Amino acid sequence: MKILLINPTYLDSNDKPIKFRKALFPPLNLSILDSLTPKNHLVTVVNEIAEDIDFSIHYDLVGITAMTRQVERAYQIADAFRKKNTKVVLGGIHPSFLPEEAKQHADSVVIGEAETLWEQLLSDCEHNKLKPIYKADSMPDLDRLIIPNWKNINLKIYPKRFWEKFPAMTIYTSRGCQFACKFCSVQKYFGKTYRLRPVSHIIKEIDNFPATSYFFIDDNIMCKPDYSRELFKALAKRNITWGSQISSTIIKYPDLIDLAAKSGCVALFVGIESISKSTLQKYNKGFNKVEQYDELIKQLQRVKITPTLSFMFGFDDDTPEQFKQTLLFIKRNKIPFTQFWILTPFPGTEFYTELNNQERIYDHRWSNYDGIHLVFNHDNFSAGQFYELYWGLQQELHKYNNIFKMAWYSSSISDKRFITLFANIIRKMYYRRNVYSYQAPITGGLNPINKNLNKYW
Ligand code: B12
Ligand code: SF4
Repeated sequence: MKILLINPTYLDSNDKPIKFRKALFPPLNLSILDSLTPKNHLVTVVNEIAEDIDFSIHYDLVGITAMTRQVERAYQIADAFRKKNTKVVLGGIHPSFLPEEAKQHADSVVIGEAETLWEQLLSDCEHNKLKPIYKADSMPDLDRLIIPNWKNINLKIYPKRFWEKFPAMTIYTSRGCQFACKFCSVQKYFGKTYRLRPVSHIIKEIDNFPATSYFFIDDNIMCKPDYSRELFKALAKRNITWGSQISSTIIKYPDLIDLAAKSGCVALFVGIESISKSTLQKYNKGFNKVEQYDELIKQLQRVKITPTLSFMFGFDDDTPEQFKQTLLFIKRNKIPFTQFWILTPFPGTEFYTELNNQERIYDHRWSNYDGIHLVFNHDNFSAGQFYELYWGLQQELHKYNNIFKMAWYSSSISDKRFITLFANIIRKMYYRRNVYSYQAPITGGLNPINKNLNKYW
């Protein structure tokens, strides 16, 4: 069969697809599906964020992945192919949580992880026996060695450092998270288990591809300290640099921070979310200890790992004062890189159920579930007030004097101070352009080509 696998882009407020000059990371899910596909099939992969889909080519099967933000574009693509009698299968986090909705646009919906289902689905498709829903009885065993296939993926559309041949390649060590934050989809999707791949498989995967830079997409790469120690020791023997995501609880294991740095870790995203203890408690994130944040940042910077701290706004107890205090916290700790997301009730989460029951969700347009739209009624703010404070904070941090200060601080931890300073200024200037156009500093694509960059509220 001729199979097309698509990572769809996003829709703008006029329901037109947004195109970017570059996409951020190569799509690991599609490279895994490709690798699982028997070799008698012909696979094409399109990352629509920075590539075009050729609707004039005939395919026997089109597979589309979708996070909530992408799903309305996924439905447009699915509808277009189905009009030409092409079979369409939808998968990924949004179709998995709302299969009945997705089913209206697809011949089949895959619920959850595809490792144990994909080959059967392909065989059913060949015999014209596709089932409406595919759902595995249990979570796949990560002991099975599956090396992603990157051969059908155009790696030129991803940013890379000029001295490297390949972009930062996506890879994973674990699935799931030991925590269950109220607003997060991860535990609801991957279950209460935290599954790990054998370290030897990860090393095989790295040895199998000549990239020198990696992004581990794990939600929390250091959940199991003993495993992490084994992993980092093995990675240290490879000449790579890498980044990933962690929770603040890493502060309990200073040796892990050292080992991570020695193994090539240069950047870590930390889900700080809030500097309010009571908010963290209310949203099941009490394991974040506000009083340890300063120390955590120091520990990471000590070993030259650049932390990016991620915050959320829109919690029930948030007030204008919370925005002010967060700004002071960032300036006091000289945190060079930050992300600010608006709390979003993603389908499947406890937070979604709660807000839905309270009838507080007023915006049901999935394309607005991008982390920069307020989609529910907040008791303490009108939407207008909220956006003023939200963008005001980001714009303040991207004033020229703050850009230079933050870039200077972050370069001070680097061995190549002036190159880092220059690179950080360029990066910050890019973010500045975005936040002054009311866009997230960083999203799935870089440099939008056709987007109307105006205030959207
Ligand atoms: C990497 C990542 C990104 C990357 C995506 C890069 C890329 N090209 O892949 C970037 C940085 C761009 C990103 C951005 C955002 N992300 Co994100 N991201 C992730 C993360 C950490 C890993 C995803 C991943 O690659 N997993 C590895 C692959 C192998 O797993 P998978 O995609 O689930 O695929 C498996 C199955 O789902 C299934 N499957 C998937 N697709 C398909 C398709 C078919 C046809 C089939 C058969 C099967 C199938 O089979 C695969 C193998 O088992 C997840 C968390 C998570 N653990 O999933 C969050 C997550 C997906 N992101 C999330 C969010 C909210 C965002 C943001 C909106 C930011 C925010 N904080 O608000 C932004 C903006 C969105 C955007 N695209 O611009 C949420 C999604 C919630 C939702 N319902 O949509 C998640 C779940 C995080 C969370 N804590 O809740 N993200
Ligand atoms: S720690 Fe992160 S990945 Fe884990 S449940 Fe909380 S938000 Fe989700």
